[in-house]
Amino acid sequence: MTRAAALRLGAFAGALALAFAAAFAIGAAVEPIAAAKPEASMEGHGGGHSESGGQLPGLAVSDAGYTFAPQTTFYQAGAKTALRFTIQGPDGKPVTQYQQTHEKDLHLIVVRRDLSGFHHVHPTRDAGGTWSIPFTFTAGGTWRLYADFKPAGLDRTLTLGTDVNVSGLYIPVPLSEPSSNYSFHGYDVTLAGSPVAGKETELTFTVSRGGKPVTDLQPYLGAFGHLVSLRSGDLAYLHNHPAEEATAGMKGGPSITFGTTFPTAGTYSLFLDFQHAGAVHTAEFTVRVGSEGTTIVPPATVTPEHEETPHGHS
Ligand SMILES: [Cu+2]
Repeated sequence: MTRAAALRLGAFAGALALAFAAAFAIGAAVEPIAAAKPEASMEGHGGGHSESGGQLPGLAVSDAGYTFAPQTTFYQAGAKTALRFTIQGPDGKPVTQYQQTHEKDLHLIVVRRDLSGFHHVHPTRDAGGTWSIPFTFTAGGTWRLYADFKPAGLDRTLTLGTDVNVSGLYIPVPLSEPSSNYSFHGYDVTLAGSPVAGKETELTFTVSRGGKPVTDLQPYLGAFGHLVSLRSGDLAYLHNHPAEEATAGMKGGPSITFGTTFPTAGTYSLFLDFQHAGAVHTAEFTVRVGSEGTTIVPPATVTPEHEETPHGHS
């Protein structure tokens, strides 16, 4: 509202003295909103694989006219259920046409807001555009769902996020301390790199099993590894893949390298999916990224300790 318009509005109230007071009050109330118009050009985040109107992927439930619409946002811990949702298109109808990214029309990431219980799954879609997958939330709390997809006719990938409420016992799990090692089921995965906020850096994961380097990693969804990084605090989402494609019959490992850009300093949870001997595994890391750069050096003595956190795939 212009000052003149505010004045006219004030004058409508009658007295001249009141008019000035009203103009001042309305002006003060209106200016900040007018000033809060979105910037025409926002900086790209440089990482992950989608731009979200200047915002990092995974933070918004709607973007570019598309909306992540879960059938329900209430679940019961421990109960076998189905996650069901649609992606509503700009016409308000469920989207039924997608462009595949990494061999799937849609990737669904499920994680509790304390960053425990990570799942990366692939629901199926019915003819009407409703996605569903059987799912059991292991514990209560607020869980975040991310839908990572590329609708037909859009030239970029979208990652929309929404929260669901799971009733049941909720014991928050603190993030594990930053470590360059993760061990589980006989596998050891080490992480090396020097991430700097806002700059593309190389992260290299090296996989061994029973102390021997793994040299026969299998392609999983077109790559030897899939890396999802979630920023602690707001759960912004970054999804990276190695530069090289992996096709059936190829063997990878022991190292998998990603070019990734952490948009800001902060703490990130990294989830690396890889396939070996017919099974998909997830290695989890906590990384603290500084504005000056962080060097992740594997410790001289490898005594990895970790708590088993629920994770899975389908
Ligand atoms: Cu996926």
